[in-house]
Amino acid sequence: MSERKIAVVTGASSGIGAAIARDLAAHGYHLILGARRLDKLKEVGTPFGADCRHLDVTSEQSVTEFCTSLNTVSVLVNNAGGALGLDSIENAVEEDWQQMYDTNVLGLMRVTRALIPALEAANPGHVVNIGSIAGREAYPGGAGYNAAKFAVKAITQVMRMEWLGRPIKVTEVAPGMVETEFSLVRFKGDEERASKVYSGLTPLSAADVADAVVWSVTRPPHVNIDEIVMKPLAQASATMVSRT
Ligand code: NDP
Ligand code: 8X3
Repeated sequence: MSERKIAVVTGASSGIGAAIARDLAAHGYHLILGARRLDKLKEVGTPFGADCRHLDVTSEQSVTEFCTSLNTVSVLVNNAGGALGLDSIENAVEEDWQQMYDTNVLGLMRVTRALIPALEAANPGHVVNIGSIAGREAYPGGAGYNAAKFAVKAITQVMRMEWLGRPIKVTEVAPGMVETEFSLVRFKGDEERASKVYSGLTPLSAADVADAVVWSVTRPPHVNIDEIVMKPLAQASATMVSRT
């Protein structure tokens, strides 16, 4: 068994989750990484000796298997998630909404619920939920994703309240525009549409978000960072950006 503190990152096969995993490893943590694409996950985690495990956060059985033998966990980053579509409510695709809720909301609940004893055993444990500015302000076409990320904000607040007096810290990191596979997934593989999201401005990088996560989990034991909202300089809100 490793002497190092253990950190679990869901959705670590790309983007923000991969960057968080690399940064936590550089800060001395032993990483347990989960995602559905095990090949991509191993490309991320093998260089720093991570334990890469298949995980589908929408499946209770997968979550149970993933959490097997995790008895002490210092950091859990609930990162797995994303958006599907940018459709108006009248054109809403029910399966997209179900998938977004199942991943961003129920998935976060499933993994957290399974690991509460291990987080408490770490004394202190720390849960970092990756929210979004989409959980702070709604925008046209965003309703399904907005609802899911507003839920992440609410759940984070309830964790703080329910665990008060127990040794589990809780943080939400809520970024604006970050260039990852996010838009490619949202637009279902349409590369041209995805790249337009980031054209003419400098978005946040996944490493920028990882920096905030690592800062929040490396504060002194008595300090809890409740939330961090971060956006590129060129973005004032979900719908207001400055492009050259
Ligand atoms: P990516 O699409 O690059 O990464 C999403 C990650 O989630 C992948 O590793 C994917 O792995 C994983 N994932 C998706 N579904 C599941 C599932 N059912 N079970 C396990 N893992 C899953 O996007 P980002 O890195 O940008 O997104 C990471 C988080 O950041 C998400 O919660 C997103 O909502 C949030 N966010 C993103 C922003 C952005 O602009 N990019 C801004 C604000 C928040 P795999 O497919 O291998 O399972
Ligand atoms: C991603 C940010 O503004 O595209 O969570 O919803 S946004």
